[in-house]
Formats: sequence, C-alpha cells, structure tokens
Amino acid sequence: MRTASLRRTCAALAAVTSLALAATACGGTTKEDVRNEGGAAASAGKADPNAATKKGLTVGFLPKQVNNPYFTSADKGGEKAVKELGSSFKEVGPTSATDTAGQVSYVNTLTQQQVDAMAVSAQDPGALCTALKQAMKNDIKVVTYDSDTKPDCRNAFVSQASAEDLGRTEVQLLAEQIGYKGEIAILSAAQTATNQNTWIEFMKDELQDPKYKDMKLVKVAYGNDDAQQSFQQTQGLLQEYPNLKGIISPTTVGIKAAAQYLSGSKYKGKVKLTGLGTPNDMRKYVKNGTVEAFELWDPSKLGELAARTAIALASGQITGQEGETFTAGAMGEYTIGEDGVINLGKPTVFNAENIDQFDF
Ligand code: RAM
Repeated sequence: MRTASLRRTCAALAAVTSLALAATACGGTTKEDVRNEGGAAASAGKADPNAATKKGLTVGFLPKQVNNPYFTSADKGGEKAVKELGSSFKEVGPTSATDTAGQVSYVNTLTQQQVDAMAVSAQDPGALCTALKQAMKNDIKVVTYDSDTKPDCRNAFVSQASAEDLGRTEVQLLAEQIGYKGEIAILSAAQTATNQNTWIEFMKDELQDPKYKDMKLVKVAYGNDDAQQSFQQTQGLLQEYPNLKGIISPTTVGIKAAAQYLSGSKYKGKVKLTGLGTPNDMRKYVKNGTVEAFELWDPSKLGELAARTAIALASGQITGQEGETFTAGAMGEYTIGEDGVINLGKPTVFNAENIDQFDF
C-alpha cells in the first residue's frame, strides 16, 4: 500500500525533477491518484463533519504578491487562525504580480516541504494547474483564495464575495457618480489575473443594460498591481481620452495609484474614480474630494476563512464538494457552493460618512 510519506517523497521528487521521472520512480499512477486528480469534485474519501480538527499541521500561504498591503492583511488573518487552531503557518511568494513562473516554483517548494495544506491566490487561471495537481496527488489540500485557478486544480476556492455582485456594483457606483453619462475606463491589475478578469466580464455585461446606453467603456488598462505602472497608466488614460468621465480600478494597488495621480492633477473631483481599495489607503483621497465611494471586503477575514477551510480539508471535515458545511470558528457556518466555491460574504461600500469606522 502506498503510504502518505511515500507519496510525499514522490512529491518532493516531482517538484525537483521532471514529472515523468518522478512518476516512473514512484511506480506510476495509482487508483488513488486518479481519484485525487478531479480536485474539488472528485476528492478522495467522504467528509466527516464530526472529525476532530487536526493540530500540528503546516499551512503555507502563497499570495499573488508578498509586498502588497492587501495580502499582508489577508495573510495575517490566515496566520492568526492557523496558530489559534494549533498549527504552523508559513508564507512564501513573489514580489511581482506578474511572476507566474515564480508562483509555480513556490507551489513546488511547498510540495517539497510537505506542507499539509496550501492557500494560493493565483496570478493566472491555468499556469499553476500542473503544480497544484501534483500537490493534491501528494495528500496536500489546496485552497485558492482571492484569485482562483480552474476548479479541478484545487479542492476549494474561498471567494471574497460574489464575483457577479462585485463587477455589477462597481459599474453602478461609477454610473451614479457620473450621472450615467460619458466615457469610462478600467484600470486593472495583471492581464492574466483570474479575479480581475472575472469581475471585468461582469462589468461589461452590466454595461449592456439600456440604462447605461450613454456610457462607453473606452479602454481596459493594466497596471500589474505595481504602483508606478498604475500611476503611469492612469496618466496615459487621461491623455488618450481627454473626455474621460470615470475610472473603475478593481485592484487595491491600482485604485490607490489612480487616486494619487488624480488628486495632484486638474482632474481631481472631475474624473470620478471607484473600484476596490482599502479604507486605510483611500481615506485621504475620500477626505480631499478625489474619491466619493469605493468598496472592499475585510482582507484579514478572507485570509482567516482560507486558513480555516484549509484546516477543515486537512482534518477531513470537508472534501470540497458542493453542499458540505463547516464551522469557521467565530466566523460561523459556511456552505460549499457550486464548483467548490465558498463565499466570504457581502463587500462594504466606503464613503466619507463611514470610512473612519474601518481600520484596514
Ligand atoms: C489587489 C490584488 C488582489 C485583489 C485586490 C482587490 O490587491 O489584485 O488580488 O483582490 O487588489
């Protein structure tokens, strides 16, 4: 019988050598491997909601980008929960939101280190799949949080809110601010980012509604979650489209850089800006009249839910199947939805009236 430790040795081998070589050295594919291949939908074994929460596990967090305050906050939430549950936390990850090869090698590193579970915010929907499947084959539970991969490449996805709600409400917020009229642009993160691209699809769909007939999306620009590139892209948008009335930036790095540019320019208060930002980053731009309203969820709660999901998976309380439920500590009970998606909840809209109530 194949033991977990043998599988893990093979994982380490696969991570450092070619997959084919590892498969040969480890005796090829087993029935169990095949069962595991399906990810969320086909996870091996049945969930036991009454199983004890395992302690002494190691959970690795791999954000899109380590030096992004949004992920610092998310991963701190994850760390706190992992420690509270009696397990060990580690964080690895690239400094650039476009270093997909770097993310792949961090997945392989975590596999080699034989962590029990990993929580990953994917820079790209497909690029991490082979590495993540290899991790799952080796008994490592894989949770994506914030930005998903394909459903068969992870056990569950912890989503910040409904992607549809986020996309549609950002258009609604901007439409109200510009009186449903004029040219608008989107300043996104990386061109491959699963989360931003999903939200943008819903924004485009929302714009099809006849009530937006006088609004026109003229461009989607990419600032790569880099402050300087996002600042320059904002400047470029205003040069290219002098009649621009508003910008939606569904990234905390992008919206902050765009606000910084607008606030020091003649467009301050005239070109409207909304999207997803942290209250702490955006406070001064709300107070100085650059930004009226924007939205976000609490990143530390997202990290906490990712950690609790990872540990529930590693403890056998859930497998990632639709309909399974689990208790995420004081956060309460969560039910796994279609395709293994778990929704954190509703985002909050921040404006001059409520922004001082939030500190993240
Ligand atoms: C950035 C990242 C992250 C996204 C937030 C809103 O920090 O792109 O993935 O969820 O913005």
